[in-house]
Amino acid sequence: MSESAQSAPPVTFPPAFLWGAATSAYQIEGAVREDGRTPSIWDTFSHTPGKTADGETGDIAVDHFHRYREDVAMMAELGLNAYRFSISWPRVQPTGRGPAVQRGLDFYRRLVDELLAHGIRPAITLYHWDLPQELEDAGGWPERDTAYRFAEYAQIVGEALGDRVEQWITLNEPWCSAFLGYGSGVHAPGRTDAAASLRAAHHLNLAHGLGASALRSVMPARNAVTVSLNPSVVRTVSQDPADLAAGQKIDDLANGVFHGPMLHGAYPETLLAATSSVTDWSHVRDGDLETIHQPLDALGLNYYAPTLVSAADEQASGPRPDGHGASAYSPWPGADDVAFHQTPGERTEMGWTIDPTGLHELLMRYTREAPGLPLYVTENGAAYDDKPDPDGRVHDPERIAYLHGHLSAVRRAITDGADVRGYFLWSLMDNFEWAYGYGKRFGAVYVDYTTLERTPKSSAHWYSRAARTGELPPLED
Ligand code: IFM
Repeated sequence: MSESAQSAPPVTFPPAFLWGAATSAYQIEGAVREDGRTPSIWDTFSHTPGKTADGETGDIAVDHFHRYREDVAMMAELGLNAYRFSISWPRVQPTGRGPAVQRGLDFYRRLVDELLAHGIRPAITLYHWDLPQELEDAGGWPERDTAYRFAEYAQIVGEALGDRVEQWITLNEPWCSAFLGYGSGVHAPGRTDAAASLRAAHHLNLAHGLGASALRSVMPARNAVTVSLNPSVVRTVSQDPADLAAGQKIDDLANGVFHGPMLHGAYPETLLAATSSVTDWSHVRDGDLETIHQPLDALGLNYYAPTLVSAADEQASGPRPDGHGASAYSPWPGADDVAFHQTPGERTEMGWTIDPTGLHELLMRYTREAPGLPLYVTENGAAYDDKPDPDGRVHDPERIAYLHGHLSAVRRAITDGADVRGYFLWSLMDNFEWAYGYGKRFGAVYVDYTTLERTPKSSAHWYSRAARTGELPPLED
């Protein structure tokens, strides 16, 4: 450890700060055929040869569906006071329309009751990428009707759980759903159609707006409705006007395309101009922007690494980071004139650069974009190649350093005026990392994929001390 880190003053957090961890349904639940659940687009995609590493699927995942009691007890033992999880849409509404399956909802009722009994505050994400396959067969997110189906689903879940869950997140990372799902095709449903990806983005925005209204129509007013975005912290290799224009384009396609309508009621003019060769945006109907521009109670931000770009005529120094996997198709419609560069510095197992300053920047930016809105870091974390030692302990000092750096950045942002109310570590435990299968371990808790035994890593113990004391423990020697 560096001397300055040793001698630095303690990093302390406000008493009401939420110390949470996050997961999502398809990544941890398994039990994909139980209680009437039908396939989602991720079941179909992961069962399609060549789509995920080693053909891995979420069929069993980490079997949280059957082990949720053990998992909640483990969170309580770690001293977490919040848990963000997602609802599997096809478990609750198998065809994506019509009445709910009560057995599906019952699982989440039991989970929520267990959390509350352990003093852990639940935060529900309604959509973390597992669209019922039947809705994809009907056109998926590029079709407007999917947004209305989402609102119906939101209402069902809001009615069932709104009496006991106060924090609601409509969508997780709609950028990934739209641009990795329908643009580069590295995520389900694996389509590669630039115009469809922009229509998907708009219909996800519309789903957020309709879903937020639906939730509010059935839930107590005290409940908070928000969304988890994964905005890019876009940096340019120089201040050259061509590089700055490239940066603006990626900022629009990563950030403005969602926060524009959600926070300001309009798509950025620069986005409309940059994508005019791909779509005329006639899928945006009168009244949509008002629907999307719902007052939010908070804003969720997911952050992993910054993005470095230049105009395309410069030599890019590394492989183009396409988000979550390589593809011949770009997830950036209309941005063929932008080059992506590897940011300097140490990287995690995903190849993502470790840069806590990006998280500070992001929190300060959204303090300006959404003045007065409480912020939550709804995901942040790192994958490492963790392995148990001969005594069965899992020592992950790199993850501790990552968490220390990023939580310190959150604290600096609070000092600088950002109203950050909580932090959800990604992820509670190792799980199915989408197209990467089980090869990338993001968990604070190690999962042995043969026995499914859970072992808290040293980072979990470190985070536990932070959660219990409200102060970051020192880095390990
Ligand atoms: O595992 C994912 C999660 O589902 C969404 N945000 C990024 C994580 C790491 O890739």
